[in-house]
Amino acid sequence: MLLIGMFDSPFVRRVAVSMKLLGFPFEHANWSVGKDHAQIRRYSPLGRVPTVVLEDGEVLTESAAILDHLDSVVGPERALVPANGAARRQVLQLMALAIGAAEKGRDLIYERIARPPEKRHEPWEQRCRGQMHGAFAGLERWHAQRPGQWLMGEHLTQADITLTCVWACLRDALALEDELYPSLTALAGRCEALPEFVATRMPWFAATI
Ligand SMILES: N[C@@H](CCC(=O)N[C@@H](CS)C(=O)NCC(=O)O)C(=O)O
Repeated sequence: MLLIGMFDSPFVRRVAVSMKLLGFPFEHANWSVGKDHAQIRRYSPLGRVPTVVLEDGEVLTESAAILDHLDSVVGPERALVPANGAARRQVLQLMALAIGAAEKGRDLIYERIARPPEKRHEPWEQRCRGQMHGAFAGLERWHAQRPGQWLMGEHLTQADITLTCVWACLRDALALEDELYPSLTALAGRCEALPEFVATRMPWFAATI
């Protein structure tokens, strides 16, 4: 498999970490959505990362769709999202909050990188910031009730992976303070110590556009 996109994107990194955890070998095309956009569009008509090229040449784009494929290949026993019931519903909700924070944070970053200062609209940025922090605060409340555990208790799930990738990116890119979310910071620290996270960590936030 070929994974296209840089690991400073939480959407790309959560796919890379999941592939490593589940034992999928892959090549990594470390292409930027800025300078390598034309090359990315040869694979993804949308020009977005992550994009994955499967062994038979089929192309998948959108991290949720790629993760769903990985889970379906390994089967319900090893899948990173539980197969059914309350556990599945809760993991999907936690992922939705984390990925929602990522989208709002990404929009804030793009406001700074892609838009000329005179065209920036502060009320919109404030709204995005408020939504991003709202999602993090919801996750903090959830995990504060489970100290020393993963988000879903004893087993690491896609919710932990997604949240950690999102937190690592936005913490650096938007200078978020660890003290705001002590429980999430502890959880992310536990994940970042795992070899799959170490292998995909960006030493700095590289602007990708
Ligand atoms: N919903 C998408 C979001 C992916 C995304 O926003 N990727 C960014 C990089 S962090 C990107 O490709 N940006 C370029 C663009 O959209 O033009 C997913 O989960 O895969």
